[in-house]
Amino acid sequence: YRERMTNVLDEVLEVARDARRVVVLTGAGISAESGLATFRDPEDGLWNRYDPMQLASIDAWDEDPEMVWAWYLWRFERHHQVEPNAGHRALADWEEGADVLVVTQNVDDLHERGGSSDVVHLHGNLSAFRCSDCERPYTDRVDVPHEPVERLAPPSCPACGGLVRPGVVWFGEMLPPDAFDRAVEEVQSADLVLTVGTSGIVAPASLLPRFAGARGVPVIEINPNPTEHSDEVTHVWRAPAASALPALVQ
Ligand code: BJW
Repeated sequence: YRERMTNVLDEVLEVARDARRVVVLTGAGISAESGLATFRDPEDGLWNRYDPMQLASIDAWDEDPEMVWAWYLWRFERHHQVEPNAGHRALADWEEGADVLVVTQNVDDLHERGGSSDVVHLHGNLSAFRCSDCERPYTDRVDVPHEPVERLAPPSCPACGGLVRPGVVWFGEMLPPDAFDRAVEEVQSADLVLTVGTSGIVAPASLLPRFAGARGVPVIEINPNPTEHSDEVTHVWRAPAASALPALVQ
């Protein structure tokens, strides 16, 4: 078994070294070692009684915008408290030797802060606040409470009075079409696709590795746990992102 694993690793390292055009699909797991909770392993605290999958939906917002706003502001605050990790930085370093496009489902800015220059956000950016009615960007300062709270009134849009919402894509909403179209195009024409720290449960992002595979593009999964992608990728590397990615890129 050990020998087989070594061979797999050698192969993975070789594929990665030879690739000129790389697309890396990332999910919450790449930010886990920075201290941000993933969706399906929530951290302790005020919000651990709630299911993120329920909170991250247009239905939750329609029903209880104050609760959804409080959750997002708490996460907004967490984003400012954490730093990119060695996994994010390795992807930026890779740009020295290859064209690297990061396609992330994450709504944090850790890839950008880690130095990646080309990042597509399939599920938006938490801090790109906008009006939920007229869609205008909301650029006023957003007040974050010092203590986490369970409910908080969202600000009103100065133009139309509508409720201000986070700039994310909720269940039941369309992905930004430009972002998804570009991701589809790039995974199909890449030399290598990596999927890192995503459970592969959420569509349509979950289709991207399959699109790559259908064109014969090798796909490497980096994840300590099995995922929905595990059976359809060409290589699996069961390791945390912050140790696997630096080893892959060095
Ligand atoms: C590590 C690690 C370490 C840990 N290193 N790894 C029925 C069937 C099929 C589809 C549907 C259906 N009903 C509805 C749908 C469509 C729906 C969908 O996919 N639902 C599924 C749940 C079934 N999709 C949508 O609604 C999308 N829109 C759409 O389809 O539009 C068309 C349409 C319109 C109208 C009606 C119907 C269709 C939109 C999806 C938007 C998803 N939004 C969220 C929230 C974003 C904002 C926010 O952050 O709050 O995006 S949900 C949440 O899941 C978030 C994430 O980006 C996304 C993916 O999660 P991710 O990143 O994979 O995280 P986890 O937690 O799942 O996994 C973490 C992984 O990391 C694990 O594997 C760990 O092992 C690993 N890990 N530590 C590496 N150190």
